[in-house]
Amino acid sequence: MSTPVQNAKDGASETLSFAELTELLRQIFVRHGTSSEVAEVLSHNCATAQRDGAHSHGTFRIPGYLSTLASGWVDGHAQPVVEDVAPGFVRVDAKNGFAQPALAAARPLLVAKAREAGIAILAIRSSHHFAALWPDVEPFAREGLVALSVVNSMTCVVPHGGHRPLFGTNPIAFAAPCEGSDPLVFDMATSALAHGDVQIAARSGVKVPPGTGVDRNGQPTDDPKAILDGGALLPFGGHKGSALSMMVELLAAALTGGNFSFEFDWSQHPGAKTPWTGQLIIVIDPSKGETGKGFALRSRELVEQMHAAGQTRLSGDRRYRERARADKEGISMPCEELAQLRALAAQ
Ligand code: NDP
Ligand code: PYC
Repeated sequence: MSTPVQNAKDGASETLSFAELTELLRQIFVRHGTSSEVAEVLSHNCATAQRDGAHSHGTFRIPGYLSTLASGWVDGHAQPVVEDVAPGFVRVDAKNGFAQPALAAARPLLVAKAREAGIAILAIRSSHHFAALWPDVEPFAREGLVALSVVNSMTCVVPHGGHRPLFGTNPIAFAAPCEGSDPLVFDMATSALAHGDVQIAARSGVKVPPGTGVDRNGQPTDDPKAILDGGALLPFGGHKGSALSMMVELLAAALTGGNFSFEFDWSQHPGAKTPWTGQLIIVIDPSKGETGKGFALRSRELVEQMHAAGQTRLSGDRRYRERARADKEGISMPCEELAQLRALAAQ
């Protein structure tokens, strides 16, 4: 049962369990144009992000999902078609549906191939990915596998040295098992800031760090609204982030048969927000490479040395901390947002 409380700083909030939030989101997706199978996958993904404090890809995304479904841009009932193309290669045509149900459909075959061959690739095409990427890779590491995924998004990033946007925000996520702890996971946009975080900054009236983006005249700006209103983002780390973003375009689109970030045209679908692109996932069975202690123990040794070198906060730590807190105390949500979500579920 959820519990209303008064939060002195942010106004009234209410606490839900993970199961309650997932169920609420599932009802919203079903009411707004997805099959029950798709709703199951997307609601779990979205609640997972909210639970872990990944707010740019939690319930913040619901209006974008719904306006996209209403626009007819994405097929909420798509049935992905899985193809077994080679000993280490699985392909999925998401059929203009969401990427996560395509991954779910192909996952058993992908894992079986990775365990058999030592490595397997999943190439998803004609898919819409509107979420955080780490939920796609972390579960593999919990099964003792190493996973790397890339997805391209929508044109909003100027390549290094360029004068107009071309790349998407193109994240890279990696997960590896680690003895005695949660998996080691990182997930990062190759843009200086994720597009979702620019939207959140604009909504909250806060500036973005120098080097995040440019305005419509190509001039550097710290105003998130200027970046969103005809401006563009920059890659992180100059030419290095730009090269990684190029790699993501090649792996997620050229290799899968999906669209590059600049290739789709959603102008005839007002309200469409989800990029219609592709996603690549590489899964490795590290036991095939072991010569001694085993991969997870070697991960532990590396982590201990990182701690000894002074790195106290590893990637993933913040999320795991938020997750532990939510598991204990529930997921705290502003009452106003929850009322909106409940209204959407009832519509
Ligand atoms: P962040 O810059 O917030 O974080 C990137 C990674 O660095 C995370 O693994 C984070 O761990 C880690 N990290 C952050 N701060 C530190 C620190 N001080 N020391 C050590 N590690 C740290 O993420 P982004 O803004 O780049 O991306 C946000 C999300 O947006 C991602 O989930 C991404 O998948 C999503 N996204 C999705 C797109 C799509 O097309 N679907 C497109 C672009 C982005 P931790 O998680 O613990 O904070
Ligand atoms: O935050 O950059 C982003 C993003 C793009 C698509 C989904 N999220």
